[in-house]
Amino acid sequence: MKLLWNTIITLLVSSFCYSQNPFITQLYTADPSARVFNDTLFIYASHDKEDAKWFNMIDWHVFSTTDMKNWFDHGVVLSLDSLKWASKYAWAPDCEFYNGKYFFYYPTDRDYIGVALCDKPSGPFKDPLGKPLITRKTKGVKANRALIDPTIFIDYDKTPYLIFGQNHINIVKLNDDMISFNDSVRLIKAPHFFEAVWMHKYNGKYYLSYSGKGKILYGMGDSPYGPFEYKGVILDKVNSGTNHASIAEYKGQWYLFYHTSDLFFKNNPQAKKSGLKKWYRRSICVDHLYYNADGTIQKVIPTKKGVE
Ligand code: FUB
Repeated sequence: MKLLWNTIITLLVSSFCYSQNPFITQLYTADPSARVFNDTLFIYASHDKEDAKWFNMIDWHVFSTTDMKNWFDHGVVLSLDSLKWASKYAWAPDCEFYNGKYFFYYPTDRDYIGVALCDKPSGPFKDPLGKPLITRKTKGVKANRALIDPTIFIDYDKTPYLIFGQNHINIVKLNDDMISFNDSVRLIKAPHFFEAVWMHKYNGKYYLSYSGKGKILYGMGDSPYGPFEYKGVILDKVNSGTNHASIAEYKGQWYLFYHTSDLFFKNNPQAKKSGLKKWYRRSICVDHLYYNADGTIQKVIPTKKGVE
């Protein structure tokens, strides 16, 4: 009898769990970087404040799932308060597992890229250097308006690369400790590149995706340094002004994570009339991503229902 009740309750509870876009609604989130560690998918995100009127973000959050439907909120995993050398703009982060530790990369002040580490993927992350890993003065770095948007890419042969920048894509091979480098910073070329660079691998190829012309664009190549043959649009413009995407495979399916301002418009129906800007309160979304037989990526059409 007890078993029967448990089964009924489980069925009822699970029937109320449904997927939707955006999939995080208890706070505004942006710039999702998706990573799979063991059997769990983690999202490393930046955080737009409830009353944000600009990108004055102060901390980073992590969410995880094992079924793409129920999301666990791990809360703040690093905040500007804990960094002596940083004071503003906790923008798009990323994280990777390497040699037994989790390494979290993040931009601050529009001038620095930092690193923090932890034994767990869910943080809290600690800054091991007490200073930025990359600054505008780092030899070879090309940055004009903003030095932001780090992503970490682990190659087929396990070499780690840190890739970052706005207007210019910078790439540097990291040492095995993941918090230093001897390599020189190089540049990758990509048409219409603005920001939000992401690199992933699939079937022996390298994919470089990024935000440009308000869309998510991509190219394919045979090395992390390129050249990348431009292949076009993965995601058309959404309603958030900026866009920032990541691509990940989880349990045999491929996904595109991105953000929109749908929740902002829902919460602020008068936004347009009152002149409240949509750019600063974003929310992360996910949809399926499919490849064609030749390895090119089909355009993703954003949905309200997300992934089942
Ligand atoms: O979230 C702040 C900035 O907006 C990010 O660094 C960019 O990629 C854009 O999404």
